[in-house]
Amino acid sequence: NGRSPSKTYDAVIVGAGFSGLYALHRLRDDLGLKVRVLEMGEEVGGTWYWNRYPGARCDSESYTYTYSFSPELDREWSWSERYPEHPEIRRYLNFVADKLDLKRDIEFGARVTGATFDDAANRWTITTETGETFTAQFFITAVGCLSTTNVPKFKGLDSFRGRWYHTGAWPHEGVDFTGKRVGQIGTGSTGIQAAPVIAEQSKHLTVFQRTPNYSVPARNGPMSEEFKQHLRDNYTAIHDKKRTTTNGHPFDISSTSVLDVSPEDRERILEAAWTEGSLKFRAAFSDTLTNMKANQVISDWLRNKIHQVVKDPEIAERLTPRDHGYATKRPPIDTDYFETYNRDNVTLVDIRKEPIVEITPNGIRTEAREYPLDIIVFATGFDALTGPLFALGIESRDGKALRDVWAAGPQTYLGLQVPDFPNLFTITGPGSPSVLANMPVAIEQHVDWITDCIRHMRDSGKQRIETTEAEAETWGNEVDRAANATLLPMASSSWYLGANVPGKPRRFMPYAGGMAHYAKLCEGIARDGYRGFQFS
Ligand code: NA7
Repeated sequence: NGRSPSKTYDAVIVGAGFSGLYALHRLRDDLGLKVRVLEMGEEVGGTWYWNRYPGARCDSESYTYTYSFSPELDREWSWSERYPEHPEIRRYLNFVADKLDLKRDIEFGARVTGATFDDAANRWTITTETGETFTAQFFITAVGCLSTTNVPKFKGLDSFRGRWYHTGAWPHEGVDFTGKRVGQIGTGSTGIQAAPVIAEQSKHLTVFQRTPNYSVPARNGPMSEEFKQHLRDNYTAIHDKKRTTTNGHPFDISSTSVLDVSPEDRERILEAAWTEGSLKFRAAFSDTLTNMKANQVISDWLRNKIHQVVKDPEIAERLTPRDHGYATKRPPIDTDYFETYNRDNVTLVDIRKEPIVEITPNGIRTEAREYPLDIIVFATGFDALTGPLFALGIESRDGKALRDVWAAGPQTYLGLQVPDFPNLFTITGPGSPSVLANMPVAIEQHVDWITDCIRHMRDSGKQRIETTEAEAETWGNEVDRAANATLLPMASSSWYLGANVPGKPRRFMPYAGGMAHYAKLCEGIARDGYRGFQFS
């Protein structure tokens, strides 16, 4: 058929973000495997290669959003701000890739569209969009959790005469908002970061909000020289700390219930957490996410903050979440989000009251009126966790598409393996705690575990590793149990549940039992001869 012959590897990894880069380093440099990384972007970066929308920055603090395996990397890199903006994260990943000489084993512009398993040879054949094929004993997905964009199918989008963009596939040359009327759909973490910046740059911003959201100030700012020195002196301790906590951040969740303190102490503690900013707000009390009453107290406090910041009481109320508790959906942090609604050039449309009917050549028409627009920004999120895996066209050993196998929801063992997909490892897959944790901590743990597992196979002469449906079912029950021990399943529109994508099965996907606890479980499983996995 004129195609070049398959290229043969020990392992093929898809994705050159945080996980793919680290997996390449461990498998190639520590195990000596022949490894190829296939990356559809034109450079390293993963999520941060695509997410270049205005205001895009990480919600984890920069010094915690790093690899921890190399004191040398820590010494030679320094962050400029409390939270890293997208270009700085790309610079960091480029720095790491260059330092470890990773790029020579990465094929850029290579979009994987198919993967089949040869049951007799115990090898995967991976195909790209251009028809190139690669075979490998191990197939490792490092495709991220939030990389398949969700563009809602509004009637008439094709007829729109202006330009439209999804935040997760932002043009690399940027978008000039000067003098433009912009409509933004979506008020998740992304929309909350983008709106203040777009409002400043555009003539007028209209935000179309379906579910109001809580948000806590990020309090971003330059990193002081003293703090940089503190990091250099303490990086080891900070990394060690991250590995012991529920969320992979270097701070503990308070052990005090919000219900056990006096109103004065409660006010003092919450105000201090608000002033300090960051995701740490969640940790101000022990029971933010485990006790309904406690969550209500904290949610009410945050609702009140919205009313304090937003001057027009009617708009403030429109912005106030009433149907879900704080942090049951992924809690955003922001820079001047609620303040943005005090601007004269910003309009908030509640599309629960006036639903979007269609997109017209001139803008967006709701049940109430048409909003003329030059640009529409979809901050409408992602087909999270499963979407990026389905896009790879992976088939089980008996030829079933992963999408069909998971028709009722994803089933994995530890988020790392899927029954009937031997020698396939899914870094940060559904059923892993990654999206509830500081991502690089989860990634390093997953990759280290997979590396040890492959080393174990090589040492013991095994060709194939797989898990069983029974194991996946048991793990699925554990994922459900862990979620139900929290208030997380209560937010009915959350992407954790798949509820943001029409037709997607509703199942709480991340493991909510805590990052450190999960790591211990994985360690124990490996120690017990990889309990729940079968080798042959
Ligand atoms: P999210 O958190 O999924 O937010 C998407 C937003 O878009 C949210 O406000 C949605 O409203 C809204 N949305 C989605 N579909 C529609 C339709 N059809 N009509 C109107 N509004 C819609 O995605 P983000 O990109 O903000 O954040 C993703 C993660 O990235 C974040 O959690 C961090 O982990 C980093 P809804 O709430 O569903 O009513």
